[in-house]
Amino acid sequence: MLALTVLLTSAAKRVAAFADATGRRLPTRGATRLCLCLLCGLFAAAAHAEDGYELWLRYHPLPAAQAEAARLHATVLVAPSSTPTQQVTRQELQRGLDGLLGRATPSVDAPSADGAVVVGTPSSSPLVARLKLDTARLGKDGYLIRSTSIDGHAVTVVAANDDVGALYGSFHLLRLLQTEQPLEHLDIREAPKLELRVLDHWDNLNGHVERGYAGNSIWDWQKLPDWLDPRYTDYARANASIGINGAVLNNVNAQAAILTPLYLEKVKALAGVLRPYGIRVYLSVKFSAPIEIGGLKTADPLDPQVQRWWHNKADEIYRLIPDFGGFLVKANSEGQPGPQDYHRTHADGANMLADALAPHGGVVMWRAFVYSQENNDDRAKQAYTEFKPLDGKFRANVLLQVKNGPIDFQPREPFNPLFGAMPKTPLMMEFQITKEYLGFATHLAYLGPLFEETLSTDTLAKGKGSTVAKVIDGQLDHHALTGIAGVANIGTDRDWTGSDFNQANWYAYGRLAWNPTASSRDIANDWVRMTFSNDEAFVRPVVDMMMRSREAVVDYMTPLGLHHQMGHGHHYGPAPWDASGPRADWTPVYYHRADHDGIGFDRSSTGSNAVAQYAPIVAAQFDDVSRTPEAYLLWFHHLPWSYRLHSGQTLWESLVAHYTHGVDEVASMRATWSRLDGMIDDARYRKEAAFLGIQQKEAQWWRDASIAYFQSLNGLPLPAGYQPPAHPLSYYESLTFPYVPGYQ
Ligand code: GCV
Repeated sequence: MLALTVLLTSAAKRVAAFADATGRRLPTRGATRLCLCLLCGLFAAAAHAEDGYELWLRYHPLPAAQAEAARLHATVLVAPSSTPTQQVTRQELQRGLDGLLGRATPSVDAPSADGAVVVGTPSSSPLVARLKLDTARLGKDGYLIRSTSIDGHAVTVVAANDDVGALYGSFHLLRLLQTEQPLEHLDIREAPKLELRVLDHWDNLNGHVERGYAGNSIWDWQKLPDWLDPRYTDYARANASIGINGAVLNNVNAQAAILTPLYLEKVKALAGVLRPYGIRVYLSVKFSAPIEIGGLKTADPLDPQVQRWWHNKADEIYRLIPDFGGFLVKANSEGQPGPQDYHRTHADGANMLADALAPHGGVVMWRAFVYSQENNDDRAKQAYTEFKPLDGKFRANVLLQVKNGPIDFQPREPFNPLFGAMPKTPLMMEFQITKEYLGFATHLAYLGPLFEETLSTDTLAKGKGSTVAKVIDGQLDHHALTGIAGVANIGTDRDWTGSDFNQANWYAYGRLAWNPTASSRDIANDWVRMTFSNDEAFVRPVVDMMMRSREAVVDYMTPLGLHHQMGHGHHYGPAPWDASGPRADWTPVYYHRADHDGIGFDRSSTGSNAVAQYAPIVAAQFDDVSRTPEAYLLWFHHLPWSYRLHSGQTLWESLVAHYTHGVDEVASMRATWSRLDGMIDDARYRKEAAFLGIQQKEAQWWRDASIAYFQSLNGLPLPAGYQPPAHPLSYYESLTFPYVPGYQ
């Protein structure tokens, strides 16, 4: 209290003196009141601050000792502000430094003492130019952060070739501060390994987000272009801070209306907000748009009128948005129209759009997620069957966007066999950040390990070391055009992603998009420090818990290579018994193939032979049940319940053990979290505690329902020591969920 009074009195005196100096009269009593109001405002803001809105960009004051040390390296800021990107860079640094260091950091033209932060490019900053730093191989987006000196004064320089690189470097410098890293002897050199680092929003024009669990779409189409919600700017800041440079604004199940003048004006307004942050906008387009909004009778890609329509549409878009990124297309998949409606190939369709965009420098991201109910072949094989023969047939500005696994963003899938199989085509990774299959908003499932697992897998396509990361970053097959996409988990919820922990998945995606060989543990470590606390006693257990969380979900939902076992349509909860329509390849029974004798999908050479789509050594491994990693066992093999695993357990025993272990892991995560009570703000602590409670309940439900169902088929007793399901199978089968978010 005494400290507060002293602080208040001294602040009031300063305010009064300042008023005096500027020719205004403000007695000390008035100034005290003013300060009190400001202080109350600050406290009120602080009370509201911890609702997750700030994401990982929390610039709260560092502890005194760290702040004091850091202040020596940020005495003043020397940063240009002529262009919009330079302006937002300077604003961000100002905001970050002021907040973290607990005092205003003056902006000056040149350092006159030690400790300046100098930011810029050789053309925006004469000081940076004078340093003649080696920025040659940094490209447009890369940057250097270096401790050096200018005119005898020690400085920290953030240098790049382009404004956007300086922006990325500035966020990196702030991250060093936020995570309490030493600021001496810095020599950091960063350049992204992938060119297009994109978020795909599955947002419909009515505000609904397909597979969205964090509220509605953040794009307020109704009020655009006139009202620019400040959220758009914070969205751009968050993305720029992790290097994301593209946003597909609308759902791949696209509405043609997005291409009408009414909506293009709105898209233009959003592009204007995102542009200073280095983010280009892209649109998902509906292949039948020439018919739906163009008045044509066909959308045949070889029809000259159709081609002209798309050319004109591209011209119209680029007149409004000169840096427009391009189109994302879902065609001939799950009911979407496409070139095959006219007996043309996917390449014909993609190339027609690519030709329309090429004069403007735009790209087509054509999705490989295709499968058809008319095709009786294993769904897991269909994308490869369709696209492999088209390798080399796409225009230079087409990327094929391939989901990480051959089915659909399951908790675990082997890598998609297209990676490594289409050397003449740039393949773009598609990950799902929103947790459609991993517990929606509430389950803690840190996806960093899932992303890392896929990226680091060796396809063996060109010998050892042909990792998926090297396929998509262009190293393996020498592609200059490279990219990655993540299906966003963002919505209007105050915390953006439906839970604080889901923010980590957005963050990890961005960091891995920048560097696909980064470690998901290191990324989690940074995220926890920036989002919650630098206290080791908090960081260590939370990072550990995050790193185990995805495996826990695999265990309680779909262990040992099982997949697609969720409820029909809405995808909420377990439904392994479901054999209902409208199509077999949307039902769990299609995937587990369980009966009295065994379980699993035989994709070996004696089954669907999906294994043959992999490089020979990988194929041979997956084909041989004794060499198939147990994590993929039932993905590739149909086995008797009595099959013995390497552990000596039977398949049934192991399955029950995995389901149970998954639930135990959640209980252990919950116990860990409960020990951390009091170490972070109450609001976020309590929300995540409640969500872990939901997760435990639902993990138990997954385990019990799955065991009850499989037991009803095999008639086997539970292994000794395992609890029976809480309810009979009929109870689980009777549950219905008419209002699940993210669906319809
Ligand atoms: C956007 C899955 C999802 C669909 C999604 C589709 C896709 O099938 O359930 O909601 O549609 O994938 O990726 O196109």
